[in-house]
Amino acid sequence: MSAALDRLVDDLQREFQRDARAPGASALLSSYARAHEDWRPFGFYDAQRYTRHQIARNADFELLVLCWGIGQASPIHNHEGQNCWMAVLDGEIDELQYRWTSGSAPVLTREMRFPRGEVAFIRDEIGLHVVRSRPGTLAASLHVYAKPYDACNVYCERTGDVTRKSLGYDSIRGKRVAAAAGTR
Ligand code: 2CO
Ligand code: FE2
Repeated sequence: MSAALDRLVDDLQREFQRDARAPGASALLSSYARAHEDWRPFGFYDAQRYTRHQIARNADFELLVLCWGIGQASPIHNHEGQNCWMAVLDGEIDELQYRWTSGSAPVLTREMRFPRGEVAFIRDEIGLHVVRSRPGTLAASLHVYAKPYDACNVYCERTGDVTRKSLGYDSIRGKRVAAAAGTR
């Protein structure tokens, strides 16, 4: 059913065991994203917000498919001191990076657009970000978080005030989660 996706999970696991920083993760994600479609049964869209689909999760990393509807975007958020790789599976993804210092509004520092097969990387030292589909279009992306985490900081665009957001799932290994925990 999903041989290529299962192979990707195994390859990532081997890579994280070989080197905890997983220098080969980006190439693995890119090769998968360019060539394969077997993630599609795992990803579905929601009219209200972007959806999060867990493909695999273990002590080292988590692999997720995210589906971005028209006009849907993440808030400005951090990554809990972890590494985050994001490969585009379908459509185009915009990433807006921000710098933030306590007590002030986040400052937009960089805007990038990624087509299918390209891989973005972020961690807190690089900055915060907003992720969205290219305006007016749908997109899907494949994310690795290492290590996994269940909540992150969200930053008010106007004031820079920080709140916590729990990160729920819309499905786990293809099984729909009745009411996605967390708010997005
Ligand atoms: N970090 C967001 C999430 O997991 C998606 S943006 O890409 O890192 O919901
Ligand atoms: Fe993110």
